Amino acid sequence: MRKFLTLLALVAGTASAADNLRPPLLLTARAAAQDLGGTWTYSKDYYRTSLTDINGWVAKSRMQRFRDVDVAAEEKKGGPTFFEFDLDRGPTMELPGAWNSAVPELRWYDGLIWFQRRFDAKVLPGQRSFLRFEAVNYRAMVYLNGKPIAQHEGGFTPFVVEVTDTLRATGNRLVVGVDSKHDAQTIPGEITDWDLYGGITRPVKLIQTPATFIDDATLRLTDAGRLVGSLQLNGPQAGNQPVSLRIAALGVTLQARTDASGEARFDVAAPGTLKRWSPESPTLYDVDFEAGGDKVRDRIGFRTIAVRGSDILLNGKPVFLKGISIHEEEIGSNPARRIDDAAAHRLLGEVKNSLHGNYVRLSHYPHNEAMLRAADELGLLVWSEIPVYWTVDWDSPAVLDKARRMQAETIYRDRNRAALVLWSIGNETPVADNRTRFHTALAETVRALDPSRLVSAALLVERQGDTIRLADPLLKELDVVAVNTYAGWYGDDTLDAVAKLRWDLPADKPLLFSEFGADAQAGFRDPALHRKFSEDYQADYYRATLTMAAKVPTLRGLSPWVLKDFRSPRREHPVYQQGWNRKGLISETGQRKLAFDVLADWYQETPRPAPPR
Ligand code: GCB
Repeated sequence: MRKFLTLLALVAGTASAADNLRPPLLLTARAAAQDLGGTWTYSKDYYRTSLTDINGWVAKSRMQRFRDVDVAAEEKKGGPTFFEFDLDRGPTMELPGAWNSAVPELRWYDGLIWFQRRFDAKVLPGQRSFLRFEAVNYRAMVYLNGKPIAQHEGGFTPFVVEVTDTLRATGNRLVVGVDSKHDAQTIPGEITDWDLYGGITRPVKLIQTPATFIDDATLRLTDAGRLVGSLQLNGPQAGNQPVSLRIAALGVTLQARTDASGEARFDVAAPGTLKRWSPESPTLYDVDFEAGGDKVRDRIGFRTIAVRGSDILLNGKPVFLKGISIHEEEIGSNPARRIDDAAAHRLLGEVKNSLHGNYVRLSHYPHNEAMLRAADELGLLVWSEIPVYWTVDWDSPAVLDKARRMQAETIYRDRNRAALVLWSIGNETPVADNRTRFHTALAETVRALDPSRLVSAALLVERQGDTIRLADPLLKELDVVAVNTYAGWYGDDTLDAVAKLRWDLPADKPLLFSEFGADAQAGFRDPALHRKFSEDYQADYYRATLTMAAKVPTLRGLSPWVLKDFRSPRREHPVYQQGWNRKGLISETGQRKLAFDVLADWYQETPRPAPPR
C-alpha cells in the first residue's frame, strides 16, 4: 500500500510554482500507438467494496476487481475461496464513451465502475511503454496486471503513466476504476447544467518509444515574427543531445542541443514565405522534431493574437469573433460524449459552413483533442476553459491546486493549436473576495505557463434598471471581458426591453458576450403568442439581443448559448425539455431552429454585423 501511495504522489504531485505544474509525462502528438478502444468488460461497485470493507476494514480480496486473477480457473479448483466479481465474464461496453448512454441500467448511475481490457503488446527490447488516457470522468484508479500504476483526478484532461516494467507480451489485464462522483472538493462541484457522463470518455492508447524519447515539442510564432519553441527529451540520454526541427514546406531546418534537463530551445526569424493561420486561410505545416532515434510530427499553424485597447488583434488586425458555444456532445439522439474526428467535424462544420462563424467557445471544460485539431483544420478560433463553474471551494488550497493542475494539463496538451486563442478561468462565479483570490491565482498560472494567449472569464453582471454593470474586481486580471446575459429568457424583461438595455462597461477592453440564449423545442411553432419554448420566441429573442449587442461599442464577439440541445438533468419540463437544455440552435439530432438563420444572417454581414432588421 505504501508503494501505491508513493506512486500516486508521483502522478498527482503537489506544486506551487508554475514550473512544477508540468505533468511528468506528456507524449502529445504521438501518431503511432496501439488504440485500446473497443470492447471492455465492467463491474459496478456502488458501495466501493473493492476499496474498503464494511466498518472501514480492509477490502476483502474476493471484492477487489483490480486483482490479476483468473476467477473461473480459481473456481474450478474448488475449496473455500470464492469471488464476488469476475471482470473476465462481466458485461461488455464499447469504449471510449460515457456509461450513461451505453446501458439503460446505467443512465443515472453516479459512482464507481471498474473497467477491464485484456490485450497483447509487442514488447521490443530497449523500448519503453506508456499508457495515455485522454480523459476519464471524473477520477481514475489504474491497475495493470494487478499493480496500481496511476491515479488521476479531473474528467477532461489527459494523463500518462509508464508501464515498461509491468507490461507483458500477452494477456495484459488493464483495470481502471472510474469514479464519477463529484462533491464540494471537485472541479466542477456537484451541480452543473450538463450530464454526468461518467466513464472512459476519450481514447486510451499504448505508446511505445525508444529509451530516450521526445516527450513534448512545441513551436509558435511570436509578435516579433520569430518561430520559437522547445523540445523536451526524457530518458537516460536526455541531457546534452543534438535535436532538430524541420518544416519541409518552408525549407526550415534548425539544430539545437538539449541542456542538462533534456530541454532544447528553438528561436529563428520566421521565413517570409510563411503563411499565417487565420479562419479565412487555416494554413497548417507539418513540423518534424527529431532527436536520437525518436521522431514526432505535429501539424501546426502560426499566427499571433493580442489585444490593443478594445480590439482583439489576430495577426495584427482587428477581428470580430462570430461564434457559438458548444458542449462536448455529438449530434444524435443518444450522445455518449464520444467525439471522434467525424463527430468533431460535423459539429464544427455547422459553425464554419452554415453559421458563417469564425469562433467557438468550447464550454465548460477542455474538450476532446479531436475538437481542437478540427478547429485548426477548419479555421475556427477557440475559447477553452476549465470547469471552475458556478461555485467550487474557494478557500481550499487543495481545490486551487487541482484547478491549476487541470489548467496546466490543458495548456501542455493544446499549446500547439493555432486555433486556440483564449483561456477562460471561470464561468459565472459569484463575486466575493475568496473567489477573486482563487481566480487571480489561476490567471497568474495561465500567464506563467502560456503568456502567448489571452485570458478571459465569463462573468456575472449587475442590473440597475435598464443598465447592466460590471463591477467585478477580477476585471483587472483579464485581457478580454466576457459576460453571460440572459435578459429576455430568465427574468421578466420583455424582448422590447432587452433591445433597449444599456451596458456600463470598461471602455478599454474588448467585450465578448460569452453566452446568451433561450430554450426552444425544435418544431414547436407559436407565431400567434410567441410563447417561451417556441422557435418563434427564440428567434425573436436572438433578434432583440443582437440589436442590443450591436450597440455596445466595445463588443468584439459573441458565442451565444448554444449550438446544439444538450442533456441536462436540471431540465425536466415534460413537454419541452425531457432532460435536455433546449437552448440549441439545432436540436440534438441536428434539426435547425428558426434562430439559427437569424444568427447566420447576422454573421454574414461583415466585418462587424449590424443589428438585424
Ligand atoms: C449559464 C451557464 C450554462 C447554462 C446556461 C443555461 O449561464 O453558463 O452552463 O447551461 O446558463 O442554459 O441556463
